Amino acid sequence: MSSDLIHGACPHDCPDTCGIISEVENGRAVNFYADPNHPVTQGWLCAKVRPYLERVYHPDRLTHPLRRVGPKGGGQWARITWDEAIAEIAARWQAIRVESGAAAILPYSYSGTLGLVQMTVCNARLWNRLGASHLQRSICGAAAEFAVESTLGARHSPAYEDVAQSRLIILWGHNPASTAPHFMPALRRAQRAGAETIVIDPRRTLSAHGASLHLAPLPGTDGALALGLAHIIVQENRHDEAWLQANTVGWPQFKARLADYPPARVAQVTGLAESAIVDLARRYASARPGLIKIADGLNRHRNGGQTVRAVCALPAITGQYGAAGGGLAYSTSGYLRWDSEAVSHAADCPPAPRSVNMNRLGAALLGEINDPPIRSLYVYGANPAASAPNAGAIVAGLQRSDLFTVVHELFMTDTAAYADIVLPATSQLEHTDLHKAYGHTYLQYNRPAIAPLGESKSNWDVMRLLAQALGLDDPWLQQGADEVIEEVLTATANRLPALHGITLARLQEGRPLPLTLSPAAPFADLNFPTPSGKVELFSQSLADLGLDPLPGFVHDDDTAPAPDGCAEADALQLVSGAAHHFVSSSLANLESLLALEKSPFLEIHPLDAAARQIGQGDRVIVENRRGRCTLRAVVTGAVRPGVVVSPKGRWSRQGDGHNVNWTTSDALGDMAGQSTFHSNRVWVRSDSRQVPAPAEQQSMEDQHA
Ligand SMILES: Nc1nc2c(c(=O)[nH]1)N[C@H]1C(S)=C(S)[C@@H](COP(=O)(O)OP(=O)(O)OC[C@H]3O[C@@H](n4cnc5c(=O)[nH]c(N)nc54)[C@H](O)[C@@H]3O)O[C@H]1N2
Ligand SMILES: Nc1nc2c(c(=O)[nH]1)N[C@H]1C(S)=C(S)[C@@H](COP(=O)(O)OP(=O)(O)OC[C@H]3O[C@@H](n4cnc5c(=O)[nH]c(N)nc54)[C@H](O)[C@@H]3O)O[C@H]1N2
Ligand code: SF4
Ligand SMILES: [Mo]
Repeated sequence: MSSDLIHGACPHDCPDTCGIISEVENGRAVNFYADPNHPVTQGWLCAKVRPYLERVYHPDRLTHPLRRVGPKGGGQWARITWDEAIAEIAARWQAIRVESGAAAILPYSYSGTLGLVQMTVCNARLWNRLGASHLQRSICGAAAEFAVESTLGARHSPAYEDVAQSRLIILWGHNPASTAPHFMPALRRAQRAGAETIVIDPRRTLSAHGASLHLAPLPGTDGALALGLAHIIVQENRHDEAWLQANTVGWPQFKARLADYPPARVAQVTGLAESAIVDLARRYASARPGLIKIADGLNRHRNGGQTVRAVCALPAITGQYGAAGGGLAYSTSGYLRWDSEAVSHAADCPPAPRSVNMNRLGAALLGEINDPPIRSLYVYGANPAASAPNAGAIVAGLQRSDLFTVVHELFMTDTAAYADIVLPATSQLEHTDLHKAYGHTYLQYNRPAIAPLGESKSNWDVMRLLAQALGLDDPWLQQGADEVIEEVLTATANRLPALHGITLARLQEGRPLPLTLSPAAPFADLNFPTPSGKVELFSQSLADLGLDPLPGFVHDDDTAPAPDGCAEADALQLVSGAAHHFVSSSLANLESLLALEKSPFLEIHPLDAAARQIGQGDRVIVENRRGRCTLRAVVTGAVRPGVVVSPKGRWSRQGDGHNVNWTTSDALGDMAGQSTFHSNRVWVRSDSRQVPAPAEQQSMEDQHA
């Protein structure tokens, strides 16, 4: 029997955007593995995506449209045809347009897939043309992106393998062993060649294994730490005055501010020893080149934007931007920005009537957004009831009887469960797309390997049907996926030399194609695309927005008061970062991955556990005034006292109806409407009952696949 090998891209929210190969026999994918020739993927996939065919052919896949019968969230559905589903959605939306205006329709999407067609174009064209409310997509890294761009002008980042040139690597609030796995072999090679690794994280993460130093500051205090390091570096005259004068704006003002951050104060704020802070400053200033690698976990705090600004100042203080192996590693997204007009056709559309912050979804549905209120919600590529903050408010909003909710999904998620109409979505093996990456600079075409399962349709194909049914006849709402790619690629290539030689036809051959970067190392020409052309320690653009123009630190914790019967002094800070075996809530319904990740848990320090009479494996209630969830206690020294950790991604409907996001805050951060998941005060108590399932300590080594 002959089989076909179909090349594609991993679509999940991960910087690595791996090259994947599906082996297809008689229309069925029988094998799935990494592209051995992809320079970043290098022939291996992470533990979570390796069993991907389990997802593609899962018996729970939605295979036809459903209409709710019975109460919202009641789990009773009737099968309907696509014609019926599209006609009903169009009729409801037409009525809403006439009665309230299309602003009453809110699309909600995020990172189920990162493709150009199924995400980027789907987020723009239909909604713009319809005049629907715009969604401010700030759940992930909005503040960090804004902070990096306002400081350096663009998100440019070295290739993973260039870490070989670093002598010191600081993983600052970033856990690549779980969240950017293909960075790790490069890091290990650098370590074997003598480079030192330092991890700064309130949790001893998988990435901290093999590091020479792990520092665990209190969450949300890293801005003070960064300013304290700068203080010491300058005081000990280890800074690069000439570089600062030549390449930065605002150095004198910033230097003056550093006086406020002596080690004693920084030790008190961060909960670190003064000697450890001084030691870190000396190591960073002397082991050159030194690379600071961050991602978005660090910015998910109320002061996250300023934290990232302060961290970005350190490579400037030491004159290391532009040096191979030095500077900042954050994201490669800035090397390729798709032509926005080709993506959106905004010039042919009415202006967006208003913008709704996705982090305020619950509040928006419950009346914060008015005039007109949100009357219809269309969710695709996202699972807000599980993954967005303050889930209790979201679920309450989804239960509004006058809200018409459509969810386009592969599975009956926590969000889909509250829909009026559920539409079945294709998996990555069933649709066409083009992927850029945020951790590297290869483009990968994704050719469909198999036909759509059941009656499932891709995001774009559903939007084409909706456009037609709504009488929107613009040709750019009806293009095939390849036509969309061709249009956006051509328009972008016309102005972007990095796309030199990259065509749809070449991409369709299946190999990853690299962008052409000049200079190859970020900012090697010391040309920073800021308004001043320099590193902006002082940013006039921030000042114009009424923000602090200099990197700074403001102590800004979650202010939620203690629930009844709980003492203020017993509050713990709950950090809920990435789970090793899921991507947000995606993949968190796969049996093989659930077996590895085990039941939902809370890591708590032995001192905090003892103070609450919590034993290993106890069932604990984690709560605040926003909500609560029940978790299994893992008593471990891997978290610092005062901090508890429970990874994101769990499906509420697989447990007691709640997950960690029933406790998280929907307050916005200091920049760009950022989510603040980790600025979260909770109270933890034993539920006295023991968990029946195996309750042995889950060591992080076990998780290391
Ligand atoms: N396996 C897996 N991979 C993923 C994801 C996933 O869910 N699972 N999610 C993807 C997505 S959407 C994203 S945005 C990226 C995120 O990638 P990362 O930012 O690397 O991941 P996070 O786990 O969100 O956060 C990293 C670390 O920040 C720490 N942290 C939290 N608050 C603070 C603080 O105040 N100070 C310091 N120093 N550290 C702090 C957390 O303890 C955590 O270990 O990962 C992507 N990759
Ligand atoms: N507590 C806590 N919560 C967090 C975070 C945290 O650090 N802590 N991190 C936040 C971050 S960084 C992010 S990025 C968000 C992510 O939040 P979301 O973007 O909501 O991500 P997921 O929860 O993975 O939901 C994605 C859904 O898209 C579906 N999907 C996949 N492909 C397709 C497709 O082609 N079409 C359609 N229609 N659906 C598809 C998947 O089945 C999945 O159910 O989560 C945030 N949530
Ligand atoms: S999730 Fe990341 S590491 Fe895993 S296969 Fe996808 S791109 Fe690669
Ligand atoms: Mo994210």
